[in-house]
Amino acid sequence: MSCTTEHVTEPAPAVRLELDEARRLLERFVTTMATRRSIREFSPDRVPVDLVERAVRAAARAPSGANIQPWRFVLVEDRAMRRRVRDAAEAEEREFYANRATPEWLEVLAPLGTDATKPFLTDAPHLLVLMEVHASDDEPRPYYAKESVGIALGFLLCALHHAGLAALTHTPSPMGVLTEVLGRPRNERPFVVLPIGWPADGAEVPRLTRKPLDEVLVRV
Ligand code: IYR
Repeated sequence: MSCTTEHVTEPAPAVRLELDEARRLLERFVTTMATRRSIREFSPDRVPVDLVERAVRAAARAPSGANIQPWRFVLVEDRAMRRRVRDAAEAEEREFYANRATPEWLEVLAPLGTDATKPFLTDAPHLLVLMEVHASDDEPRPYYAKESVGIALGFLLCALHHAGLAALTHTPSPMGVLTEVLGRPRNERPFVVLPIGWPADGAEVPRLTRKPLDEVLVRV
């Protein structure tokens, strides 16, 4: 079958830096990323919504399979809806911690100090639910949907952190019920729930380490 759409090109955005400038920028970025943590205690201070919109604009620049951009960012502003998201998530989490999680899973989670209560879902200044968008009458079939949405999430986390905003990637599972709670079409499947805000004064995080470069980078 022949294609009906064309391959149209434009000049690639040109950024060719001096090596030392590239090194300096990368070092600065590494230092910035080293201070990103999953925050579970948020300040009640207001975060103007344009900051979240700007971060979503950055996230929506992510590459995606066949450029389908199979994502939707659902900003939950309705208080009652947020409460229902929290109730649905906590119901799943209670089941997870009591029955669904294996002993091995609970063992590796223990250092995080998490439990089934998720106050940040109602208390953080913003709640954003990232949806993976599947085919419908209005949307094309995506390719590599999970990978694409995962990359967009990475961009989003970087963008928020770049501006000093904290976010938590919360993934209660199964999350399918959130599609209905949020009044979204059935082809949108929750990928991650993100409370967003400034970290609370005196917020604590678990003391964790990251693997050193020689463990994560192999040369073959
Ligand atoms: N969803 C649960 C458990 C949990 C699972 C993983 I994997 C984490 O990295 C953290 C928590 C919860 O949110 O408590």
